Amino acid sequence: MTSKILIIGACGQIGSELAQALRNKHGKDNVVASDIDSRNMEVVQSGPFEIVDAKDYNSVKNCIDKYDIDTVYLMAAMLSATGEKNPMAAWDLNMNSLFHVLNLAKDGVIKKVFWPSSIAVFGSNTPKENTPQHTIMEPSTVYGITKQVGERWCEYYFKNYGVDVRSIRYPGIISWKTLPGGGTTDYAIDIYHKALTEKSYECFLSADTSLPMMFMDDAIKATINLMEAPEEDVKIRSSYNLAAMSFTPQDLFEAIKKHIPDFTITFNPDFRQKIADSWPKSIDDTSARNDWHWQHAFDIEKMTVEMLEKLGEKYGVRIS
Ligand code: VAH
Repeated sequence: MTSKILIIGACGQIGSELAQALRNKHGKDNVVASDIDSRNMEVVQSGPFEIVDAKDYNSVKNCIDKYDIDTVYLMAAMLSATGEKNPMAAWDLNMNSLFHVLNLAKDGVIKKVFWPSSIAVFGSNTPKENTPQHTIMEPSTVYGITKQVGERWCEYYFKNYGVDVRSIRYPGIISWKTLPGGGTTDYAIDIYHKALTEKSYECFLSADTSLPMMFMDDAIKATINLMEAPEEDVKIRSSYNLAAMSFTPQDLFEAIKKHIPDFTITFNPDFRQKIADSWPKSIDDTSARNDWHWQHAFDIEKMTVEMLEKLGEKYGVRIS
């Protein structure tokens, strides 16, 4: 039977691309996109769209009832940098939205849930290289705390109520379709825009800050692969480590400079440096590769060509 899918937070960075991928896969009328506002016209005009406040139980349930939804992708969240400026707002959005969806699944209103976690669940005491699936987790950001607690609740609802909730600890995600949205890893998006429009970039992290990263196409592939995996193959119900590559701002600058030779960069670390320093440098995602056959496709070179080509078209700039 075809799933009836609701994406909450469908106008955001991952949500907007998930909407397109799921509509291509399941048919546009089987994928309802929703957000707190209708700012992404491509999402709004490419299939059913509703204004849904993820913090409001009735707003979520009314949309689920209206379209007879059976699967929810809860992509609404306040990210790390923004969350540090609005701690209680971040807790409210990130946690209450999750409880609404988990309780709707527990009550049998929906059958399946995807909820994104993040490498932000790890902290300064976590082993930084090849961070294991199971290890010390002492997040120092509000965002990371919400993701760590959210993982505990996901596993609790699976174990105690049989809720089929699945989750991925996303690394920094790089994409070209939406502008950066308050993440610490978003320098890796902004740098491409500035390379094409200004040929120079002032980076808010230091040159040697290595972070786990992933191109959006790989993140969307992993999300759909996990949600389509047989239930018995999903052995981790907190959240799966997921990785593709790790790089520093210097690495990314050099990858871009191969295509834009006169591109220059300066480094002026701000409050986000402390956030980045608390996160791993690389991730061990063996469990995802073993349990549901995860394989990434994009490395820094392949991602850079895709980003510069797509953004080059947007800005009318041809790259070598
Ligand atoms: C952020 N892009 O920077 C998000 C992500 C691992 C980082 O969760 O907050």
